[in-house]
Amino acid sequence: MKSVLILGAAAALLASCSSQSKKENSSADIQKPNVIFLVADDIGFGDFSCNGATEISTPNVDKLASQGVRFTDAHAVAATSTPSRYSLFTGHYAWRRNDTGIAAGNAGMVIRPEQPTVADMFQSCGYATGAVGKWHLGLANKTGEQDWNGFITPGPKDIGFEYSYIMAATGDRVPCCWVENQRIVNLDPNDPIEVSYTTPFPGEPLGKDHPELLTKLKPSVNHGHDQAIVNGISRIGYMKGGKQALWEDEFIADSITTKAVQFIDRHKDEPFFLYVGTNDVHVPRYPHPRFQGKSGMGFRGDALLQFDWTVGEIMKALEKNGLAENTLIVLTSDNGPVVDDGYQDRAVELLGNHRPWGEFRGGKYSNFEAGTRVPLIVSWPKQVKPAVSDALVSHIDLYASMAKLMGKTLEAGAGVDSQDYLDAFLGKDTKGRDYVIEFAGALSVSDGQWKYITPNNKPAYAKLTNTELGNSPEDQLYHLKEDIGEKNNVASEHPDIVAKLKKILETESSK
Ligand code: NG6
Ligand code: CA
Repeated sequence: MKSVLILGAAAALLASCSSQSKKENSSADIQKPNVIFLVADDIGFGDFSCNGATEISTPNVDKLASQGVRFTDAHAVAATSTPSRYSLFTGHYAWRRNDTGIAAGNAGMVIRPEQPTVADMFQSCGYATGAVGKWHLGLANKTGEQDWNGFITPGPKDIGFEYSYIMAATGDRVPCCWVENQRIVNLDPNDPIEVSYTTPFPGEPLGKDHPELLTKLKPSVNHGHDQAIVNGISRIGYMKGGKQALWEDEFIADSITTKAVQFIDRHKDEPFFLYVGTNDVHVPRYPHPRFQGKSGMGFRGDALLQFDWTVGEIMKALEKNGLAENTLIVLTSDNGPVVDDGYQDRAVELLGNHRPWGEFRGGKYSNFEAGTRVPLIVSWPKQVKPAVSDALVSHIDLYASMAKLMGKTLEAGAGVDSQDYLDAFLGKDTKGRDYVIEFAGALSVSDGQWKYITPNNKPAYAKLTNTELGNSPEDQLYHLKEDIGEKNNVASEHPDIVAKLKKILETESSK
């Protein structure tokens, strides 16, 4: 249990965070909560039983939803990880920059040290801050400049995360090792790590030449993922050395969960902000044996159960420390779902009647709704009444809304695209935004009723992942309220609505 004295001190510190806190908060003496952003990877709206899944059960996520606000119209900014997380942390639309696409494992840090983030904001309010799990936002100044065998800088600490335990990019990209406080964990100095995304290392076997070494998973045909082999799985990129530091895929969720729980334990007596990016259910999916075979849906379903377990462990850690009541958890996903994203894990064959995308069209990579309409649950037992909310909300606003919660006004240039929708996130405002902007190679905008997708000449369909990408050379307009599956393009029947939504995008993109 937190001691009253310590809480009092923290509250005093927080109140000094901004002179406006008293005025802005309806009850000035609210003890500022701990905040956890729990960001899943590639989990779709329809993947949780609280969102309607019937073929799989996610009891811990459901419990969180039953004690918080479960959103039905929440959006990530982009349909892939790097731009989605970039926007969530910075409150700046990733599509304003041309260098925020899916980052390689040796990419330079996408969020620059001078750029303010939601973590900086919490830190300036006296919060302990931590990032655990999937990073995928680059490290060091430029591509290839990481000192993998020393101190990797700049890194999370330069953008507000005092503590970090991260994978540099994704499970399917080298280097396949944990980086704690910007140093590789368990690295043997006599076996240094080398990483390249252009040139194989002589003598290191590659997946494409040595299928017999792929003992855990084989890549899907034509999906790449056939370069460096780490622990019986071939990946994207080349690496050499660091044998002792390599992760084993079946322990990734355990490592992330353990480090998240340890962070909570360490900081139980002071306010904290913790970002947890799970690897579940991104590829390669290779859950711990205690989950393997448990969903009947193959490793994708098993990884969903593993994700649910992580959620449960975090909730237990909060309970154990007496923090459950006053911790605000935002549970969401970086982008929509994909079934085959590059490995032969039988996700397609075993999917059965499960619909990871719910009733939405498309999926990860798509301009259609399933690309960016993500699960979102906000739980804060002390302040939030359980509800289901149809408010239109976006990750872009978490930064400004969390600042509002702290009674803090964003400094000039910080989170310029982020607006305060705290009341919507807390379930008090049931309307939310006037519109959300989404990006999946093209810009689209939804006002909750109507959805407009900008014409472009990109492919309409991605065969490898079986994704309808939502690209078309024509204007596309869907009446979401009547046609949630985006089946009927009604642009030609409603030129006025097309013009109105186009104008929003023009105005926003010229800012
Ligand atoms: C794609 C990968 C996919 C996944 C994705 C990033 C191929 C053919 N596909 O390029 O497997 O890694 O990048 O996913 O290489 S994300 O969720 O991290 O954005
Ligand atoms: Ca993702």
